[in-house]
Amino acid sequence: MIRERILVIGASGQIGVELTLALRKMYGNNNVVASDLREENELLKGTGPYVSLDVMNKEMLHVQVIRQNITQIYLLAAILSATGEKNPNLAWHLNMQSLLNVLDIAREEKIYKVYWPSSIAVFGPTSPKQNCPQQTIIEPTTVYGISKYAGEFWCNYYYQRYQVDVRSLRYPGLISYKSAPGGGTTDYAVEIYHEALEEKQYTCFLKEDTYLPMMYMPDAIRATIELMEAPAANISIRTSYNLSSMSFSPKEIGAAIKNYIPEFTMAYEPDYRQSIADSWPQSIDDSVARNDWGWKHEYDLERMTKDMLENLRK
Ligand code: NAD
Ligand code: AKB
Repeated sequence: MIRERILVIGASGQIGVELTLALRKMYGNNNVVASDLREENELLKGTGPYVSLDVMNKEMLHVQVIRQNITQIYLLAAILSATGEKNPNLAWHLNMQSLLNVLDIAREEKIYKVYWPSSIAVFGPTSPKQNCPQQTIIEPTTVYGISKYAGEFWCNYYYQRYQVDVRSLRYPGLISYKSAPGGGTTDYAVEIYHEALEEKQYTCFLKEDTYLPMMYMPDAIRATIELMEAPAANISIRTSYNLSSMSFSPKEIGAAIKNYIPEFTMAYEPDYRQSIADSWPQSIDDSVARNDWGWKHEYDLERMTKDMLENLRK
């Protein structure tokens, strides 16, 4: 049996913190090496090994993979949609080169498995708005979406040509209380909980009726681990799987919060992120993931809101 040694790149980010902690629980603290360009997140401190690493430095990455006897890589470093529109060149460069560096090293070192997330941002205004299917018209309008779409085909290419077992999910907007989001269009759905508790008021940068696909972090972490644990024979999609649990608008999440904080009020000041949100589907059909490896979500808006508020109050 292979003794897994896992490298998480971008471990101090919104997903990285929770995924690293979950992987450490499964594989043992010392077998999961967290790495990031920025300093180690407070929640990771003392829970396992941490190395400071720039994924763009391929040589340094290669040295770490060999030195740490890495067998699996989770690549989470990226620039997200809203920040990407402010600096398109940087977003393209980081999002593409980080993936190519990891895929090349995985091929050379016979890394057993690679995980790389895509996003609902691959879809564009010409994709179906409701129940957007796995295979459909894909014409993204953000540099982030373009980089994710190109990345999906690089994953497929390395799998077909070099047999690198790389797996991927198109995450919706992710909502979490442990670590802050990193510059996406869906970040409002995290900010709103903090502001509701602290200020009893939130001014949203999207219009009240903007529906977007969303997911609570525990579901996203479980989906990631279930995909990575699934037998290779069950994985029919080598670009990236659609993944879904709920869709809601700012007005609906506001109403869900009001059930717990009756004095909570909202205002709306849409900015440049509105056009990004408008280009994405409102809901996603993830039946292929459900059929292939048994994906099932657990959290809806109501259950997530209760859990978010309880945990943030602590
Ligand atoms: P994040 O911005 O919170 O975290 C990314 C981490 O990568 C940061 O800690 C950052 O310091 C690190 N990083 C940046 N450049 C680096 C470099 N050169 N070398 C090493 N580390 C570097 O992002 P996240 O929300 O955790 O997203 C992780 C992945 O999931 C990304 O690929 C993102 O596109 C994808 N995704 C996220 C969401 C979401 O809602 N959070 C939704 C869809 C897809
Ligand atoms: C973003 O808003 O950029 C991310 C995503 C959906 O990929 N949360």
